Amino acid sequence: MRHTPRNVTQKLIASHLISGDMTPGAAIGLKIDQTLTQDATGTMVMLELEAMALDRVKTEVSAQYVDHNLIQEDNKNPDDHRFLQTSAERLGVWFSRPGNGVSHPTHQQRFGKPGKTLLGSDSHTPAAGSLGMLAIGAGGIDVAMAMAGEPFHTRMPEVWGVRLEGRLPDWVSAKDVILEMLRRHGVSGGVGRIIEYYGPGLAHLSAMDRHVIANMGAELGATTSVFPSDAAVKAFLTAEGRGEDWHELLPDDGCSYDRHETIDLSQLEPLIATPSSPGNVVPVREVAGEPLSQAYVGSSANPGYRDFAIVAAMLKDRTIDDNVSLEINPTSRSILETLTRDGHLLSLLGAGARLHQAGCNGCIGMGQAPANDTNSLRTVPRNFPGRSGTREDRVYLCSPETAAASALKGVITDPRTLGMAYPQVREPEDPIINTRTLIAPMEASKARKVHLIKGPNIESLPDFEPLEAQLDLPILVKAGDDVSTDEIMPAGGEVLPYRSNIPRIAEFSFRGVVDGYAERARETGDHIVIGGENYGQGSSREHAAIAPRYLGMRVVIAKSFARIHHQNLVNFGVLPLTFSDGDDYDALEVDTRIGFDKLQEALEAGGPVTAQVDGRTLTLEHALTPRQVEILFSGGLIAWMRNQKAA
Ligand code: MIC
Repeated sequence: MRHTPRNVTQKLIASHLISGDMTPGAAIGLKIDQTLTQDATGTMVMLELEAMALDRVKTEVSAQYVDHNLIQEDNKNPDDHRFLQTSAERLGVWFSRPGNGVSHPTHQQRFGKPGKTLLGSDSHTPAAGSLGMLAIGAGGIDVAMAMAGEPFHTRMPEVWGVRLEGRLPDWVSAKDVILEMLRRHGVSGGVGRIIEYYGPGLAHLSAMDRHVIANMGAELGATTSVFPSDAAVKAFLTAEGRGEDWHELLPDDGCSYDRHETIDLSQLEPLIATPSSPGNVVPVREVAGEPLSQAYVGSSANPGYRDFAIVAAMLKDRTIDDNVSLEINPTSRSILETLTRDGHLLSLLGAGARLHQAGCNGCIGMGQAPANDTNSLRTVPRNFPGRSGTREDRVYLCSPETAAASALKGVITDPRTLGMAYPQVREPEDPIINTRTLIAPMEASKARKVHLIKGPNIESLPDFEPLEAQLDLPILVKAGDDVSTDEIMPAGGEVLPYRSNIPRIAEFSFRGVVDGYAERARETGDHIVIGGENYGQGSSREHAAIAPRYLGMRVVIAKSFARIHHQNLVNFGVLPLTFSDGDDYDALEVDTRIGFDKLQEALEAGGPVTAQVDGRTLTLEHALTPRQVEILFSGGLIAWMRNQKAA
C-alpha cells in the first residue's frame, strides 16, 4: 500500500502517537523518549517526582542540567545543586554539573538523536529540532510525568513549511534568519504551529546554525521547530563522536504543509530586535549610531563554536571601545576548551573581553545586568522588560557579528560597514569532547539507597483544592497584551534562588505588571486575573502559574494564551478562559466581581461558559480537553494522577 507522502514533523508525530489523530487542533498524546530539565525549573520537577513517589525514570534518556542558578551568593543555589544531584542519582538521571554547560547545546552534543522526541522544562527545548528531533518545551510537571513514563498531552499543531532558498551573504548569519521570521510574524505568529524548515538553503546551514533558528522559534510562540536529519546532522554527530546515532530523516517527495513560506537567504541583511520584545525587529542600519554600554555573546540562542570564533576573529589584534563591556559567556565546557585550543580565547581576552563560566548567566539576569539608561546588545533569545536584572533595561537582540562590530565601535554598527574581510569560520571537525562533568545515571540498586539532600530553602509543593463549580470572585490584576512569564514571575539573581520555595517566590508574583500584588492577594483571597493577547508568552517556568495560584488566583480570563502557560495554569488547577468578544476586556476593571455557576457542567459540555458581571451576562470560551477539565476539578495534575492510581 502506498502511504501519503509525509513531512518530517508528521513522521515524528506518527511514530510517537499514543492517542488522538493528526488533524490540526485534535487532542493528542505523544510518547516521550528523552527529557531535559534545568536547575531553575528542575527543583520543582524533582519535588513533583518525590510527591509522585517515582522510583526510577522510564525514559531512554533523562538529563538534569545545572546552568541557570550559577551565582553562589549564599547557600540557596548550591543547596539546590546538591538536591538536584542527589535526586538525579536517586532516579537514574544523567547529571550535568554546574559549569558543564547550557542544557540545549550540551544536550544536542551528547544526547541529540534524529527521530526521537524530547520534552524539556525549558521553553528553548525546541533547539534540538536542529537534529531532526521533535523537541517540545513544557512546564515542569508535564516533564515529570514524561519521566514517569506518561505520554505528553497537547493539541496537534498545524505544520508550517518554511522553504529556505539561496545562501546567506557575508556578515549575515543564522540569528538573522530567525529574526527575519520574527520581523514577519511577531511574537505570537507561531502559536499552535510547528515550523518545519526545508529546501536548498539548508545545505549552507550547519547543525548549530539550525539550533539558533529552532531555539528562537520559541519566541514566535511555536510548539517547536523541526529540521530534517541530513548530511549536516551527520557531520555534527560524527564530529561529536556519535556518528552511529545518526540516521537520515527527510520529508517525502510530494509531502505538503498546512501553511507555506519562503525565505531567500541571499536577500537577508543584519537584523536586530529593539527593546523590549523579540518581535520588534528592524534592520541594524536603522538603529546604527546608537551608543551601547554592553555587548553580550553567548546563550542557547547563539551557542556554537562558530558564534564565539567569529567574534574572536573580528576582534583579533583590535581593542573594544572604552565604554563597552564585552561579556563572553561560553555555552559548554567542551566548546570553551575547543575555543581555548584554537587560540580564539586569547583573541577575545586580548581585545578586552570579560570571560564568564559556561552557563546561562546574564541571559536570565543571573549576573551581568546592564547599567541604567544604557543600551545592551545581546545574542540571547529574549529581551522582555527587566529580564536582564535592570528594571528599566534597554536590551537589543542581534547576531554575534553585530554584537562584535558594535563592541569595537562603541555604537550600534551594521557589521557590513566595518570595512573588514568577513572571517571564514566553521564548526570544527575535531571538537574537544569532555564528559568528565557529565555524570552517568546510577545503577538502580545503589540508587535506591540515595537520600535526597534538601537545603533549608527547599519547601515541598503546596497542595491545592479542586476548582469549585460555583465562584464569585473579584478581579485583582488587569494585564495588557503579550505579557510574558518574566513579568508574571521575574527571573534575575534576586528571585531565581527561590525557585524551590513557592511561598517565598510568590512574593514576587506580577512584579512586572503591578506593584503590591502579593499583599493585596493575601488580603483578598481567591481572585481572578485578566490578560490581553498572547498572555504568558516566553519561559516555561511553571512558577508563573503556581505562585499566583498559591496566593489565590483561581481563574485567568485573557484574549488569548501562549501554549505552555495555558497548560501550566491547568496543571495547577487555575481555569484559563478567553473572551468571546474581545471588547468585553475593556469593560472589566480591577475589583469588578465575576460570578460563575455550574462551571463543571459548562466546561464538560465544551461550549461557551457564561458568567455574571454587575447583573449582565459575559460569554467566555475555553479550549480545554475533557482530561484537562478533570484535572481542574481534581485540584491539579498531581492530585488527578493520584486519583487515577487509586481508581
Ligand atoms: C528563558 O529563556 O526564560 C529560560 C531561561 O530558558 C526559561 C527557563 C526558566 O524560566 O527557568 C524557559 O524558557 O523556560
